[in-house]
Amino acid sequence: MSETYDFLFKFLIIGSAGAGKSCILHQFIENKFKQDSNHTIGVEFGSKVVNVGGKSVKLQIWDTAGQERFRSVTRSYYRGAAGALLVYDITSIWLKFIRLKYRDARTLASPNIVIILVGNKKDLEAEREVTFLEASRFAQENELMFLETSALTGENVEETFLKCARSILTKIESGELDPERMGSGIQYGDASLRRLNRQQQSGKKPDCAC
Ligand SMILES: Nc1nc2c(ncn2[C@@H]2O[C@H](COP(=O)(O)OP(=O)(O)O)[C@@H](O)[C@H]2O)c(=O)[nH]1
Ligand SMILES: [Mg+2]
Repeated sequence: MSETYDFLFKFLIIGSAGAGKSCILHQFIENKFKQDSNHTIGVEFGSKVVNVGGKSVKLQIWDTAGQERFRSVTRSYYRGAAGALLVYDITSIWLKFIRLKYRDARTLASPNIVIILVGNKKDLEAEREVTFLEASRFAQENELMFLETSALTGENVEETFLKCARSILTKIESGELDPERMGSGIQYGDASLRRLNRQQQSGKKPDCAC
């Protein structure tokens, strides 16, 4: 059976090496912790359909998978992304590196990209180096959303993707984001196309809720 969805959003996972990016992707897609984390270089990929505010949204997620070690994540990786998870490890010193990654994302990605700062390994409270407060301050200064997660326990992993998707959807609905603009990282799915067609055939305006 083919999947039907209203929108497709392209997401990226960026951040420091070893922060748990691959594990977050795996936990989100498979609902379990990835034990054998190998460091194969190349982009890993996953997709999942989620329900956001009554709309079904297919998230197509790309993981840098090792490229971040060489600081060579390229413009083409960032191209056409609607959302990004900027991941750091709460048990290691982070700020300089995250600032660099954040700058890369801001210069290489679409200006409309929605970024969520993600402090992973929340389960390792005893080894914490980055306080919730300093990270939320950084998020606030840069107008990022922010959550702490654990790819190990699964805490907040799905919520992170949903929060980012919800923000994109709100921007589409308010007109701030245009899905039809080149490189928006957003596509209409079959479900919205069918709805649009029906509305056009019956002569109603596409945004008419009657
Ligand atoms: N305790 C704990 N360990 C984690 C968590 N997420 C990832 N790890 C571990 O951190 C290491 C790096 O994870 P990985 O996903 O490969 O990081 P990546 O380089 O950012 O893709 C691995 O040994 C994982 O088992 C987490 O939430 N909690
Ligand atoms: Mg990885």
